[in-house]
Amino acid sequence: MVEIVLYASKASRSLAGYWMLEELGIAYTVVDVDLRERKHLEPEFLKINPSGRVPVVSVDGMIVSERPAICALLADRFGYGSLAPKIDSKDRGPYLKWLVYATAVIDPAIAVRAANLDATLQHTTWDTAQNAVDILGSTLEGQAWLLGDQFTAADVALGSVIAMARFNDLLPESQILDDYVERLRERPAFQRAERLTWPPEVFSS
Ligand SMILES: N[C@@H](CCC(=O)N[C@@H](CS)C(=O)NCC(=O)O)C(=O)O
Repeated sequence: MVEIVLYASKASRSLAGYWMLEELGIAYTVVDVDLRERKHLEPEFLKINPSGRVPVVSVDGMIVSERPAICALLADRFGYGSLAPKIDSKDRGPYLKWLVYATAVIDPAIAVRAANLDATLQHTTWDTAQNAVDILGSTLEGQAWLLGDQFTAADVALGSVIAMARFNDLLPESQILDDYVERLRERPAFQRAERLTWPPEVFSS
Protein backbone atom coordinates (compact mmCIF):
# COMPACT_ATOMS: atom_id res chain seq x y z
CA MET A 1 0.00 0.00 0.00
CA VAL A 2 1.22 3.50 -0.82
CA GLU A 3 2.07 5.52 2.28
CA ILE A 4 0.86 9.10 2.12
CA VAL A 5 1.73 11.70 4.72
CA LEU A 6 0.39 15.25 4.80
CA TYR A 7 2.43 17.81 6.71
CA ALA A 8 -0.06 20.43 7.70
CA SER A 9 -0.80 23.18 10.16
CA LYS A 10 -4.19 24.22 11.39
CA ALA A 11 -5.67 27.49 10.10
CA SER A 12 -3.38 27.60 7.08
CA ARG A 13 -3.07 26.98 3.36
CA SER A 14 -2.88 23.29 4.28
CA LEU A 15 -6.55 23.38 3.29
CA ALA A 16 -5.51 22.56 -0.30
CA GLY A 17 -3.61 19.42 0.76
CA TYR A 18 -6.46 18.13 2.90
CA TRP A 19 -9.01 18.96 0.21
CA MET A 20 -7.11 17.17 -2.56
CA LEU A 21 -6.68 14.05 -0.44
CA GLU A 22 -10.32 14.12 0.62
CA GLU A 23 -11.46 14.47 -3.02
CA LEU A 24 -9.42 11.39 -3.86
CA GLY A 25 -10.74 9.48 -0.87
CA ILE A 26 -7.39 7.85 -0.18
CA ALA A 27 -5.87 6.98 3.19
CA TYR A 28 -3.28 9.34 4.64
CA THR A 29 -1.73 10.31 7.91
CA VAL A 30 -1.11 13.85 9.11
CA VAL A 31 1.95 15.34 10.76
CA ASP A 32 1.01 18.49 12.63
CA VAL A 33 3.52 21.24 11.80
CA ASP A 34 2.07 23.82 14.14
CA LEU A 35 2.95 27.25 12.74
CA ARG A 36 2.11 28.94 16.01
CA GLU A 37 4.63 26.71 17.80
CA ARG A 38 7.14 27.48 15.00
CA LYS A 39 7.42 23.77 14.14
CA HIS A 40 7.90 24.73 10.49
CA LEU A 41 11.26 26.28 11.36
CA GLU A 42 12.64 23.26 13.22
CA PRO A 43 15.58 21.49 11.51
CA GLU A 44 13.62 18.26 11.18
CA PHE A 45 10.90 19.95 9.10
CA LEU A 46 13.34 22.14 7.15
CA LYS A 47 14.88 18.91 5.85
CA ILE A 48 11.46 18.07 4.41
CA ASN A 49 10.76 21.54 3.05
CA PRO A 50 13.66 24.02 3.17
CA SER A 51 11.10 26.78 2.51
CA GLY A 52 9.63 26.09 5.93
CA ARG A 53 6.10 26.12 4.52
CA VAL A 54 3.07 23.90 4.59
CA PRO A 55 1.39 21.98 3.11
CA VAL A 56 3.83 19.25 2.10
CA VAL A 57 2.94 15.73 0.98
CA SER A 58 5.05 12.60 1.05
CA VAL A 59 4.09 9.72 -1.27
CA ASP A 60 6.13 6.69 -0.27
CA GLY A 61 8.89 9.04 0.83
CA MET A 62 8.77 11.25 -2.29
CA ILE A 63 8.31 14.77 -0.99
CA VAL A 64 6.37 17.48 -2.79
CA SER A 65 5.60 21.00 -1.63
CA GLU A 66 3.78 23.91 -3.36
CA ARG A 67 0.03 23.47 -3.62
CA PRO A 68 -0.31 23.18 -7.42
CA ALA A 69 2.46 20.57 -7.49
CA ILE A 70 0.82 18.65 -4.65
CA CYS A 71 -2.53 18.70 -6.46
CA ALA A 72 -0.98 17.71 -9.80
CA LEU A 73 1.05 14.86 -8.36
CA LEU A 74 -1.79 13.36 -6.36
CA ALA A 75 -4.29 13.77 -9.19
CA ASP A 76 -2.00 12.14 -11.78
CA ARG A 77 -1.20 9.27 -9.45
CA PHE A 78 -4.62 8.61 -7.91
CA GLY A 79 -7.19 10.44 -10.06
CA TYR A 80 -5.82 10.22 -13.60
CA GLY A 81 -8.59 10.73 -16.14
CA SER A 82 -10.97 12.24 -13.60
CA LEU A 83 -9.35 14.81 -11.31
CA ALA A 84 -6.48 15.10 -13.82
CA PRO A 85 -7.28 15.24 -17.54
CA LYS A 86 -5.23 12.69 -19.46
CA ILE A 87 -2.01 13.76 -21.18
CA ASP A 88 -3.63 13.62 -24.66
CA SER A 89 -6.90 15.30 -23.60
CA LYS A 90 -7.69 18.76 -25.02
CA ASP A 91 -8.28 19.80 -21.42
CA ARG A 92 -4.72 19.04 -20.34
CA GLY A 93 -3.29 22.42 -21.43
CA PRO A 94 -5.94 24.61 -19.76
CA TYR A 95 -5.75 22.32 -16.71
CA LEU A 96 -2.00 22.93 -16.31
CA LYS A 97 -2.45 26.65 -16.92
CA TRP A 98 -5.05 27.02 -14.13
CA LEU A 99 -2.97 24.94 -11.74
CA VAL A 100 -0.03 27.29 -12.25
CA TYR A 101 -2.23 30.42 -12.32
CA ALA A 102 -3.29 29.71 -8.73
CA THR A 103 0.02 30.56 -7.14
CA ALA A 104 2.08 32.11 -9.96
CA VAL A 105 -0.53 34.79 -10.67
CA ILE A 106 -3.31 35.04 -8.10
CA ASP A 107 -1.20 34.70 -4.94
CA PRO A 108 1.26 37.46 -5.88
CA ALA A 109 -1.56 39.64 -7.24
CA ILE A 110 -3.26 39.35 -3.84
CA ALA A 111 -0.02 40.13 -2.00
CA VAL A 112 0.66 43.21 -4.12
CA ARG A 113 -2.90 44.43 -3.65
CA ALA A 114 -2.86 43.79 0.12
CA ALA A 115 0.41 45.69 0.49
CA ASN A 116 -1.01 48.52 -1.62
CA LEU A 117 2.06 48.43 -3.85
CA ASP A 118 2.08 50.34 -7.10
CA ALA A 119 3.06 47.43 -9.34
CA THR A 120 2.06 47.84 -12.95
CA LEU A 121 1.84 44.94 -15.36
CA GLN A 122 5.21 46.02 -16.79
CA HIS A 123 6.95 45.60 -13.44
CA THR A 124 5.59 42.17 -12.67
CA THR A 125 5.06 38.82 -14.31
CA TRP A 126 1.51 38.36 -13.01
CA ASP A 127 -1.88 39.95 -13.64
CA THR A 128 -3.38 42.59 -11.39
CA ALA A 129 -5.95 41.27 -8.94
CA GLN A 130 -8.72 42.98 -10.92
CA ASN A 131 -7.48 41.55 -14.20
CA ALA A 132 -7.25 38.06 -12.68
CA VAL A 133 -10.79 38.36 -11.31
CA ASP A 134 -12.05 39.50 -14.72
CA ILE A 135 -10.27 36.65 -16.51
CA LEU A 136 -11.64 34.08 -14.05
CA GLY A 137 -15.07 35.67 -14.31
CA SER A 138 -15.19 35.27 -18.09
CA THR A 139 -13.86 31.70 -17.81
CA LEU A 140 -16.40 30.64 -15.21
CA GLU A 141 -19.38 32.43 -16.72
CA GLY A 142 -21.95 29.78 -17.60
CA GLN A 143 -19.88 26.83 -16.38
CA ALA A 144 -19.50 25.16 -13.02
CA TRP A 145 -15.75 24.51 -12.96
CA LEU A 146 -12.59 25.87 -14.58
CA LEU A 147 -12.69 23.26 -17.33
CA GLY A 148 -16.46 23.18 -17.76
CA ASP A 149 -18.48 20.28 -16.38
CA GLN A 150 -15.51 18.30 -15.09
CA PHE A 151 -14.24 19.23 -11.62
CA THR A 152 -10.44 18.79 -11.54
CA ALA A 153 -7.44 19.28 -9.29
CA ALA A 154 -7.08 22.74 -10.84
CA ASP A 155 -10.31 23.69 -9.04
CA VAL A 156 -8.72 22.52 -5.79
CA ALA A 157 -5.47 24.45 -6.33
CA LEU A 158 -7.04 27.63 -7.64
CA GLY A 159 -10.33 27.31 -5.76
CA SER A 160 -8.58 27.06 -2.40
CA VAL A 161 -6.68 30.27 -3.13
CA ILE A 162 -9.84 32.06 -4.23
CA ALA A 163 -11.96 30.77 -1.36
CA MET A 164 -9.44 31.92 1.26
CA ALA A 165 -8.90 35.26 -0.49
CA ARG A 166 -12.61 36.05 -0.81
CA PHE A 167 -13.17 35.02 2.83
CA ASN A 168 -10.42 37.42 3.91
CA ASP A 169 -11.70 40.10 1.53
CA LEU A 170 -8.41 40.17 -0.38
CA LEU A 171 -9.80 40.09 -3.92
CA PRO A 172 -12.10 42.53 -5.71
CA GLU A 173 -15.77 41.58 -5.55
CA SER A 174 -17.19 39.33 -8.22
CA GLN A 175 -20.55 37.59 -8.15
CA ILE A 176 -19.31 34.92 -10.55
CA LEU A 177 -16.36 34.12 -8.29
CA ASP A 178 -18.55 34.13 -5.19
CA ASP A 179 -20.94 31.69 -6.88
CA TYR A 180 -17.95 29.51 -7.79
CA VAL A 181 -16.74 29.56 -4.17
CA GLU A 182 -20.26 28.62 -3.07
CA ARG A 183 -20.18 25.58 -5.39
CA LEU A 184 -16.75 24.61 -4.06
CA ARG A 185 -17.97 24.90 -0.48
CA GLU A 186 -20.88 22.56 -1.23
CA ARG A 187 -18.47 19.72 -1.98
CA PRO A 188 -18.30 17.23 0.90
CA ALA A 189 -14.50 16.93 0.46
CA PHE A 190 -14.13 20.70 0.85
CA GLN A 191 -16.25 20.62 3.99
CA ARG A 192 -14.18 17.80 5.50
CA ALA A 193 -10.95 19.64 4.60
CA GLU A 194 -12.25 22.86 6.12
CA ARG A 195 -13.11 21.09 9.39
CA LEU A 196 -9.65 19.50 9.48
CA THR A 197 -7.93 22.83 8.77
CA TRP A 198 -10.09 24.89 11.12
CA PRO A 199 -11.17 22.48 13.88
CA PRO A 200 -13.23 24.02 16.71
CA GLU A 201 -10.21 24.35 19.04
CA VAL A 202 -8.64 26.87 16.62
CA PHE A 203 -11.43 29.28 17.44
CA SER A 204 -11.26 28.72 21.20
CA SER A 205 -7.47 29.14 21.59
N1 LIG B 1 3.82 28.79 -2.20
C1 LIG B 1 3.34 27.94 -1.15
C2 LIG B 1 2.86 28.81 -0.01
C3 LIG B 1 2.57 28.01 1.24
C4 LIG B 1 2.54 28.94 2.44
O1 LIG B 1 2.91 30.13 2.38
N2 LIG B 1 2.11 28.39 3.57
C5 LIG B 1 2.10 29.16 4.78
C6 LIG B 1 0.97 28.72 5.66
S1 LIG B 1 -0.52 29.53 5.31
C7 LIG B 1 3.37 28.91 5.57
O2 LIG B 1 3.77 27.77 5.69
N3 LIG B 1 3.96 29.95 6.12
C8 LIG B 1 5.14 29.83 6.90
C9 LIG B 1 5.29 30.98 7.85
O3 LIG B 1 4.27 31.52 8.27
O4 LIG B 1 6.44 31.26 8.20
C10 LIG B 1 2.23 27.04 -1.67
O5 LIG B 1 1.53 27.44 -2.58
O6 LIG B 1 2.08 25.92 -1.16
